[in-house]
Amino acid sequence: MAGPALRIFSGIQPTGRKHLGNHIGAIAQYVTSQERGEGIFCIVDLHALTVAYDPAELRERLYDTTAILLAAGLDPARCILFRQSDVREHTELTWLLSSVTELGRLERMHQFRDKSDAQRRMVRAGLLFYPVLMAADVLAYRAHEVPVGEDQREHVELMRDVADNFNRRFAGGEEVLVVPELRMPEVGARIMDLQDPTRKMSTTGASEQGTVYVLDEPKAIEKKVKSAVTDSGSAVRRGDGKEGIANLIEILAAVRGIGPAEVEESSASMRYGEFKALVAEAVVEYLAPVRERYTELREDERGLEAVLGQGAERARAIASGTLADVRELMGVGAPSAIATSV
Ligand code: AQP
Repeated sequence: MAGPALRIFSGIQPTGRKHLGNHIGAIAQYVTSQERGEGIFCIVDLHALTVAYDPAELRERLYDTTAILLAAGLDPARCILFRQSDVREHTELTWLLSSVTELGRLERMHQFRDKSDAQRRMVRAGLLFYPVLMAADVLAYRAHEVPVGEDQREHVELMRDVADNFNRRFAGGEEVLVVPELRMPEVGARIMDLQDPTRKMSTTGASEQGTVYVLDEPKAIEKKVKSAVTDSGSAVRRGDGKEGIANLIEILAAVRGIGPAEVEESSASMRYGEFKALVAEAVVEYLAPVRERYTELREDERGLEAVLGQGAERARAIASGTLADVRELMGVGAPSAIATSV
């Protein structure tokens, strides 16, 4: 059966402490996806097992993340929102796709190299398989587009190759698994740490003071933005050695929905102090509605479970069809002609 004209899929980790980079790079794109096609969004609790974690905390953070996504504007009536581990097709497809995934490629992935360096005491095998699970997440839905930030480019390239390898090896070149397109926001695909603008704002690798969290109080946001590291110049312009100010220009452009050049033009007469105050105010305003709605949504864990449960049912209905095709083509399980006649 033909799917929708445009199916959009993305996954997000249940870290709970989502930051401004996650919001601008990914969550804001999820919200607008609902207007553009069929959006399917997954909270990837199985991916979270690839680093050290606490089981009870994982459940709490999963609810936090669900509430943040709903507060940001995901509407279960207009998209599918679910928990990855509720749809077992993801793990089965991961194993099946491992047969068309080259080990060396996984070992060379940036995220594997960075995170395995950080985990020196025990590098989990799951960390190596992280990108295959991510490929399975997307390919199970035959999604056309994957909205993510810039840091996920390599993962999307891998999943495209995995789909292509599968189609050539098992489907005679027919696009049984849709080769998805990367979709990054034009502005804000890589928001940088406010204290070290040469590194991306990140949940694990960045400084607390340089990371604005979606749920930060307005005062905390103001303090972080106003103490952002800049350079010794005074012109609000992008350029060599001006990574800090360029990051603030990018942030203001993203939250206002305009281009960085427009920000430069309208702020040309400002000093850094005045500009930082303007950015702080805009970020506070941008995140305030999410923070306000979050508290009420987070309290109702049964309500969150109901949303995730309904989402999983709808997700499973799509993913099971893909798995049936993949199993059949790979020669796994009973052939469908016999299975349906007994
Ligand atoms: N700094 C960023 N700028 C723009 N987009 C970003 N994303 C992450 N950092 C930035 C995008 O956010 C989405 C969700 O990410 P995730 O929660 O699944 O975890 P992640 O990609 O590993 O990003 P984090 O939060 O920064 O965690 P760590 O520290 O583990 O790297 C993704 O689409 C991502 O591109």
